[in-house]
Amino acid sequence: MSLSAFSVELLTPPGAGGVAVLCVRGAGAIARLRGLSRAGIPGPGEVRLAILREPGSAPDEPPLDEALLVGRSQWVEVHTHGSPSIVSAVVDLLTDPPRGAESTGGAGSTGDAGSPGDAGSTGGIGTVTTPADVGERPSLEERAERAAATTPSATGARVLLDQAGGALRQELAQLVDAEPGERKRRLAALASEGGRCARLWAPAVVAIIGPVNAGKSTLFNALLGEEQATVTARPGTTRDALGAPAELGGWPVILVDTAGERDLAGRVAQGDPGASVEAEGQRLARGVASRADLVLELSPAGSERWAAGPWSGDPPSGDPPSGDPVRRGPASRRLHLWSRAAEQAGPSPAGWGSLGISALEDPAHARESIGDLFIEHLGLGGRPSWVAGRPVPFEPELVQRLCDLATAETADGSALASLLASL
Ligand SMILES: Nc1nc2c(ncn2[C@@H]2O[C@H](COP(=O)(O)OP(=O)(O)OP(=O)(O)O)[C@@H](O)[C@H]2O)c(=O)[nH]1
Ligand SMILES: [Mg+2]
Repeated sequence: MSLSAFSVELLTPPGAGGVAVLCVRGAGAIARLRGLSRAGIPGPGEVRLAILREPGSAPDEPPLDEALLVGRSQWVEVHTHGSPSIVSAVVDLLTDPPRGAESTGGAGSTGDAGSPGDAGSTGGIGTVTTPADVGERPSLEERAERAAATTPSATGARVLLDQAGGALRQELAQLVDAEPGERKRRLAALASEGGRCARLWAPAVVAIIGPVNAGKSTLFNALLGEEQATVTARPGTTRDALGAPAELGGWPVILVDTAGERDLAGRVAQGDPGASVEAEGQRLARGVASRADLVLELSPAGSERWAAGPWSGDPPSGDPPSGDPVRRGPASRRLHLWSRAAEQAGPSPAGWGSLGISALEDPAHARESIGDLFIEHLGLGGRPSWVAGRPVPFEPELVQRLCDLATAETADGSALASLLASL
């Protein structure tokens, strides 16, 4: 199979959801992505916010989508909004000539996105799977097996392999004949578990923002467990958004370090080129934060509390409507933390308060407390676990349908039976 012809893959299970993650690899697809975003392609470990526009569209035409591009060593992840029509349109534009057509394509430079040519060594990657393929859709078990091959966490892969082995189908078949009250209760439990586990295969994006020198890059390195971001005592060190896969509270996440905030208006007005670059980094940081699932807002302990002003991605206040197990929408949660707490309150975490951290003095404490806060703020209920054979719906659309069946006033076994037959 020619990878230049098959170079876009939907990593998240097909169906409507808050976010859909596409894996784009191969010189041709990456060149097309560059054309859609009209911005650079992020290098490995970099994150960029891109407005995706159809080639040839006028600047005042509404864009296709706003997406986060995450550079990997051999491909680029594109985090789009999860509506099937957006995903399908983006995939079509990235896979011109049309999906499924075998071609020797591959024109275009690979730029700084790694070497897509190397992707040939990674067997199995490169199948185009989108909601538009529903007509000839593989079975539930086949879809689970496919999703397991690319899921970013070992626990997620185990859960998906259980569904590939029939765990979910078996549970649904049992529920068709269950007593109505019991059926409703177990359908609600399934939907709730599906909503929670979605974070295993579509990791949350967690952005670290705050004023310059708040210790954002120090915290980023502490959460990663390795030094990837430059740290200096000079304010304005970080000027780009730097993303990396990490784990918080046992859940896979994409962590993003950003440029710090400070007032640059005077220096920009005087034509200081360094200030203009930094201001661009700040703009990028706000864009990343507006698309993140959780924003960690840092203020150095002892300073005034810093808070980002309203940004375009601010959701309406409050939680998603109850009964909606699939969390949708950008930047739904912010968490304020006091950083560099040891400088203010001494070396023992006991004196730092529940939201105090000192990533330099006690990185393990920062990892643990932010892991707990992540679980709490995303409503995940605890660390992810694997229980052999446990049924879990893994596609947002299916989770929603099970939720609808569970809340329907007359939970009808025949509705579930026909849903089961369509899987
Ligand atoms: N004592 C102490 N110093 C810290 C801590 N975190 C960061 N620092 C120091 O604060 C300075 C700035 O740290 P950075 O992590 O680069 O801060 P930043 O928020 O990324 O800064 P910008 O990239 O400029 O926005 C460095 O000298 C760090 O060593 C901490 O927990 N304790
Ligand atoms: Mg920094």
